Amino acid sequence: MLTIYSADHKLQDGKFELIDGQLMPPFERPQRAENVLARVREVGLGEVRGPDDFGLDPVRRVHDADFVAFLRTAHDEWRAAHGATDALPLNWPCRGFRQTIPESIDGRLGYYSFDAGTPITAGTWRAITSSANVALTGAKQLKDGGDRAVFSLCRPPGHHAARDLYAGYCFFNNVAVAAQWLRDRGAARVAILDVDYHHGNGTQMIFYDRADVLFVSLHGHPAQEYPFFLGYEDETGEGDGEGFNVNVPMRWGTAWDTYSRALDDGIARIAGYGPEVLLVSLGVDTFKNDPISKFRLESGDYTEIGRRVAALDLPTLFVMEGGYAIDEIGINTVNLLAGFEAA
Ligand code: SP5
Ligand code: ZN
Repeated sequence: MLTIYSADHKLQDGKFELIDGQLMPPFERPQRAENVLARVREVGLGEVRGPDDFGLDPVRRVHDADFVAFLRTAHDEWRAAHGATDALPLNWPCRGFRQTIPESIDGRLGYYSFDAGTPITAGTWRAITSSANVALTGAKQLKDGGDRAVFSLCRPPGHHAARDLYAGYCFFNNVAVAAQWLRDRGAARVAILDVDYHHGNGTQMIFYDRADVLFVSLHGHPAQEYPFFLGYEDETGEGDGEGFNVNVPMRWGTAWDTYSRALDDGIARIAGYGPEVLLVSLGVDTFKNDPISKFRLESGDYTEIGRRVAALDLPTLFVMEGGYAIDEIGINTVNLLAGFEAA
C-alpha cells in the first residue's frame, strides 16, 4: 500500500494545550507521525511518497473563505498582539451571544474555534495546507492510479474541523476535503467510516444535509467524552441528508466484543449504501493505553478492523486522525493497514 507523507507536519509543534485544568505539552505532537512512518518502513508496507500541491480551491469546497483567510494570518496577528507564543482562544460565542465576527485576533480565535486545546503556532499554516495536500494526493492516486488502497499519513488531523471551526487538534478537515474532491471528480456516492475514538463532529457537520456522502462514526459517548456536544445516535442527518449520518456512541470501557459488533453494523450500513469509494478516518485512540481516551482495544484488534473494512471490497483511502499512545501508535495504525492488505 502506498503511503503519502510530508515532513511539513513537524511545523505544527505547539508548546501547550489546556487539558485537565493545566497547560500541558500537547498530546498531538510531531513524534506521532514519525512513529507511524517508522513502522510503515519497518514492516515494508510499501512506497512512501510526498504530496502534490492542490492549492486552496479544494479546501474552500468544504471550508468558508473567511475561515481559511483567518487561519492564514492568525499567528502573525497573534504575534503582533501578544508576542511569539502559541495562540489559544479564551472565550466563545455561546448561548445567548451574538455571532458577529470581532475585529481583534482574540475575538476571532474564539469565533472560529470550540476548544482551548488546539494551539495555533508559527508553523500551523504550512503544516495544515500540507496535511490537506497529503489527503488530496491519496485521493488522486486512488482515482487515477487505480490503487486498491492508499494511506494518507495526515498530521495535523482533521475530523473535528467544521466549515468555519477548528478544535480538537484539527484545522482543515482532511478527510472531508478528499471526499469532496472525489465527488467533484465524478464519484456519485462516497462513504466515510470514522473509527477515531472521538466523534467526527466536523465531518458530520459538513455533510449533514447531503445524501451523496454517507458518514458513519464509532466513538466515545458524547455524554461522557469530547467533543461532548454532538455525536448522539439520534443525529441521523437533515433534509436531503436524512438517513445518511450514522452515529454509534459507546461508553467508557468499551472493548472488542462491543466494538466489533458496532463495527459490523457500521460496515453493513456502508455496504447497503453502495458507495463508489470509501474513506476511513483512521484514529487509534481507541487503544487501551491511550492517555486521553477510555476504550480498551488491543493491538491485535486493529488487524481485525482492517480485515473487516477490506470485506467491503471498495477503493479505500485511509486518512490519519488521532492516537496518542506514542509507543504503540505505529504498531496499531500499521496493523490496521496490514490487516486490510492481507484480506
Ligand atoms: C483528532 C483527535 O483525536 N482529537 C482529540 C482532541 C481531544 N481533546 C480533548 C481531550 C480531553 C481529554 N480529557 C481526558 C484527559 C485524561 N487525563
Ligand atoms: Zn480522537
